[in-house]
Parts: sequence; C-alpha cells; structure tokens
Amino acid sequence: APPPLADRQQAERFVRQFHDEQPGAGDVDSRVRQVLAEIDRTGTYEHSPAELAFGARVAWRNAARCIGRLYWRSLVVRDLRHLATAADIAAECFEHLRLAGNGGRIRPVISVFAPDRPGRPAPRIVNDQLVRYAGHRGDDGGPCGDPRSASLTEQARDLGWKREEEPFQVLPLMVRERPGERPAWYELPDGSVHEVPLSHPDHAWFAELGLRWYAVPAISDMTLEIGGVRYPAAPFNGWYMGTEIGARNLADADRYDLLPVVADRLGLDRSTERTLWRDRALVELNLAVLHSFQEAGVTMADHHTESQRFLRHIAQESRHGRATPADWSWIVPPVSGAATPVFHRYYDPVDPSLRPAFLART
Ligand code: HEM
Ligand code: NRG
Repeated sequence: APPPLADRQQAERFVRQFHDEQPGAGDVDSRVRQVLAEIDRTGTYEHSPAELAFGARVAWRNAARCIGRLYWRSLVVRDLRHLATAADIAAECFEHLRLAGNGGRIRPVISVFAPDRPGRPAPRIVNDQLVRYAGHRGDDGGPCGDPRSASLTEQARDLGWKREEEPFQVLPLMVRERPGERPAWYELPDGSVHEVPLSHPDHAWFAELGLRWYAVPAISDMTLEIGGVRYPAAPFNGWYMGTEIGARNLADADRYDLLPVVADRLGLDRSTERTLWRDRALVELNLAVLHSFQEAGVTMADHHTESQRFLRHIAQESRHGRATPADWSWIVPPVSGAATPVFHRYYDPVDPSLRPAFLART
C-alpha cells in the first residue's frame, strides 16, 4: 500500500480547530476517531463540506501576504472535489470566472477540485492565474504583452496555441491531468473574461494608449492544504487593489513598463530623476486604473481604503483572541506606503507551518 498522504497529527489538529471555532458542529472526539480510522485504512480522509468551507476560509485568514482578509468569512466555496478531468476542471474554472465576476460586482470565490490521494496525484492547473495576458521578454521594441507570462506563453505555443502580436491577448487555460502528462488547453470562452478599457478622468489621450486589464484576479497555482490533505487545483479570487495593476503590472520595468510612455504624454521632463517624472506618472496611471474600473462598474479597492480595512481586520481578529500574522513587505502598498496606516506598525510574526494555508508551488 502507498504510504499515507494525510498526516494523522495534522488531521486531528484541524478537526479540533474546526470544532473549537464552530460550536454545534457535533461531537469532536467521534469525528477525530473516524478521521484517524479512515487515514489508517485508506491513507487519507474526506473532509465534510463544512470542514472544507471552514478550511478554505481559514487558509485565506492565514495568508500573511494578503491585505484583503477582512472578508475571509464570506468566501464562497465551490465543492468540486468530484471533478478530476482536464475538461471538467476547465469548464468549472470558466464558470468560476462568471460567478466571481458577477457582472462587475466581484465576489470572492474558491473552486476546490480533486485532492491528492495515495497513488492518485491530483490534476493541476498550469497557469498561475485563470486570466493572464500572453507575452515574451522583449528587447526588439515590438509589442510584447506581459513578459511575466513568457514561459506560460511558450508552453501554450508548444501545445499548438496560436499567439497573436497583441499586447493584451488572453492565454488559454492549461490543465495537466496527471504528472508528466501533456496539458490539455482550452481557449477562455466569450463571456468568461470581463475586461476594463483604461481611460483617465482628465486626459483624453490616455484612452488612446489602448490599455486594458481584466476584472478578476484568480490565483490558480497555489496548493490549498487543510488538515494534512492537499488540494493543488483550487483557484481563488477576490477583487483587485488598484496598485496591483497601476503600480506593478503596468509600471514595472519588467512588465508593461509604461512609466516613460505616460510621462512623455504628460509632457514631463525625463532628463533627470529629480523632476520625479516616475512618481508623477505613477499617480496618473493609478488614478486612471481606479477611474476606469469605477466607470465600468467593476469592484476595485484603492490602497488607502484597503489599508484601513486591514487594520479593522486585525482589531476584529484580536477581539476573537487570534493573532494576524502579516508580512510587512507584502502588505504595504507599492506607492504612497507611508501615506497608508499599514506602514506605521509591526505585525505578528509569520509562521510558515501555520495551517490551513495556501502554499506556493514548488
Ligand atoms: C496576496 C489583495 C482576496 C489570498 C494579496 C496581495 C494583495 C491582495 C494586494 C498582494 C499581491 C501582490 O503583491 O502580488 C486582496 C484583495 C482581496 C483579496 C483586495 C479582495 C477580496 C483574497 C482571497 C484569497 C486571498 C479571496 C484566498 C481565498 C491571498 C494569498 C496571497 C494574497 C494566498 C499571497 C499570494 C502570493 O504569495 O503570491 N492579496 N486579496 N486573497 N492574497 Fe489576497
Ligand atoms: N498581484 C497579482 C494578483 C495577486 C493577488 N491579488 C489579489 N488577490 N487581489 C496581479 O495580478 O496583479 N485576490 O484573490 O483578490
């Protein structure tokens, strides 16, 4: 028999936490005995739907890099553990995008597909997010899209997908049913990808840049681990904070690198750093992002509001007797850091062994 996948101690610890935090969930000792017996017999165990939902929500609550944790209790958990084929997973990822997008009123959602089992590793989503733009590391000056997706783009092309020379071409979803197998790929269907064209409240020329971004950030390459059980295919989303797009995706020199372009259109003097042309371009770019999502009726938070919410979250957790581990360097927004309250304090230390958790793919 293959060695057990689910650690007995982790399983027991999780079941006890679930019952501690959810009084009325039934008799904890009998559930612990049942789970341990199932592990001894099969090498793993099946979470009840309530355990799965709780585990996913607490994994979010435990995500030390996430500023958006105030709403962790409201995460919508889709129990899709019975699905393990590439086609079923792709179809439900597209449904996930529609449910989460909700016509612009974005809802935090996670879709949990089949877990790893002894002798039966789970399928995996190859893409790091359900929606990503194709790109390559460009030095030729031509349109190169999102260089961050260079290797995904290459993988898709190797599988027979056709790249077009557009800066915002959505990549297909690639799903690997079993380790070592060739992924199957699926073009995202019309209606599943909501995008927002970018314009500026005061500068008409901004719209001519032809910039856009997608509405729903859905991370699809992290493993959800609950009570010793691993769910490698468990894409989740919330909404964007404007700076993720305006201060990083469109601004970083190794992403869309738009600060010089925006500065030139603004007529700024780029001959010396002392004019702060980068900073001025950053502010206008971020303003355009927030303005455009608002105009389009798509949920987005600004970094001041999301920072205030995060401090409320910490206070609320502390009233429940819980710490809120947080990673300062990820929590502080990439522009105007010290103008937000999250800058001016320390946080509870991060414990990498804290569970349930979202784990980075190794
Ligand atoms: C990271 C915001 C919802 C889990 C982050 C980051 C931001 C953020 C700004 C840092 C990203 C970066 O710098 O690249 C938000 C907002 C949400 C939200 C505004 C709105 C509801 C969620 C949800 C989950 C989640 C629903 C999981 C159920 C995480 C995790 C990370 C993260 C695991 C770390 C990702 C990594 O290590 O690369 N979030 N988030 N977040 N968030 Fe959230
Ligand atoms: N910075 C990345 C997305 C990371 C997660 N951010 C969220 N997550 N807002 C980007 O695409 O810019 N979320 O689940 O809402």
